[in-house]
Amino acid sequence: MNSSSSSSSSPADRRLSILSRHLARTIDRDQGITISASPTSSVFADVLRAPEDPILGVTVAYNKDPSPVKLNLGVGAYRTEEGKPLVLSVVREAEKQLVNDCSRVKEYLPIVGLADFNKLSAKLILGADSPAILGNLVATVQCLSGTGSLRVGAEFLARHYYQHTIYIPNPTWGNHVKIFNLAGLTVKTYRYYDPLTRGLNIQGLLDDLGSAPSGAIVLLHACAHNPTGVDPTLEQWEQIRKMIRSKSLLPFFDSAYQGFASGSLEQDAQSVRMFAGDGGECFIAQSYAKNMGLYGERVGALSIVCRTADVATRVESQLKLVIRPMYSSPPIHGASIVSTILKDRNLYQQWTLELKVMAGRIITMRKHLFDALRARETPGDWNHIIKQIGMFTFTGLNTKQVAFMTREYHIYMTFDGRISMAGLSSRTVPHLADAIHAAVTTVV
Ligand code: KET
Repeated sequence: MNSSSSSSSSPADRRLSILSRHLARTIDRDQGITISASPTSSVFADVLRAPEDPILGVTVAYNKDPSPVKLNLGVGAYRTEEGKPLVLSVVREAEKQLVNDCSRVKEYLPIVGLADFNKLSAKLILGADSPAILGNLVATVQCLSGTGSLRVGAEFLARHYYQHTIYIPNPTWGNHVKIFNLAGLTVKTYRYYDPLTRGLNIQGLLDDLGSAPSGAIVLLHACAHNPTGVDPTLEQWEQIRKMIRSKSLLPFFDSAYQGFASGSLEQDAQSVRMFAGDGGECFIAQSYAKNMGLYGERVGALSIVCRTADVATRVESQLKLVIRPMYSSPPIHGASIVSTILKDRNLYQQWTLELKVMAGRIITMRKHLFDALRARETPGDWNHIIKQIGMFTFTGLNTKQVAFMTREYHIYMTFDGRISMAGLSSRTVPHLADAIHAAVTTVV
């Protein structure tokens, strides 16, 4: 099993290192040795330039490129056929209602966020008839989108859970390692993707979870695994669930794409519901960035399913202690949009239709790209483009091929060969297919 322990040092280590650099300079100065920093130089003179984020940095590079044919397939953000960001009509409608409602104020929300939003979010992921909800076993707090929900969950675990090791899939969304490390958890990986079959390595996954220490936390992508686009089947989910429960591991679901995998909110929640329905504990981090297109509103939720209602209330009380010194309370606008949509039958219905259109357009792009590569007789088996699920295709292109496509074709994507299918349109597919063809035929 791969083990990647913390690459980032603890705050205490970092302070020590800064202090020792400072002392070294002072000693040099006192001894009359030539020093690099003058007394008037910045106290931050030793700060090193940090690298750009591997995903968000792709957009930074894209924005700097003056080419008219440039294409951003880096970040997982939905674009229309015209290549434009989309605000869902249902979101516009909800915002109109909010603006027109003069009884709405801009007071602070409670530390845990908007009560309606929390209830409706738990219902959305767990199902209206969820025994956990009916039994008041769920503590839900509104957080800053998926990332903030993961971060608050991680912080809670670091404070209140005896096991500080979390297993994340290999590969996974790049921010997972940083989020959990920062909270003080030790991050290890379990096998997930098999590059040979371009599918799930279920045996490797089960073996690795089977040899994890009892109680370890396991990060699972609820659906539309990022970056691979490979999800377990329901039978495989059941095998994973049995393994997790038999070893008393603690499942932590990252649900950033509910509705984006299949186009159905219900279907994409099935993995989570299997776990929440078996009586054991589980964590769920939800994001409305993708499925409601609320990227910049930063709206999400953390739900912790507990074994008793009493524990759930105590857990919630401790979540407040995590949140209050972190950002005090969450923002009101995004959560109001979400709860307006979730509690109105018509708006909800409209949302599900718009979600289907988005998921459908991504599936169509998969087909177009696959056909375009076939038409060019591009060497390789490209079936995974139509088999993979969700926003991304894990192309199998290597770092050099990606660099070539960016240099020669102005196509921007992450270095692991992931492309955001949601950033493609019928107009840009031929350009991408030309680039992939050139990359695989000229760059080894
Ligand atoms: N989990 C996963 C699996 C994920 O892909 C993302 C975002 C998030 C959580 C967090 O999303 P938030 O906006 O905090 O709700 N992924 C895309 C954007 C990013 O990297 O921030 C991406 O992979 O492109």
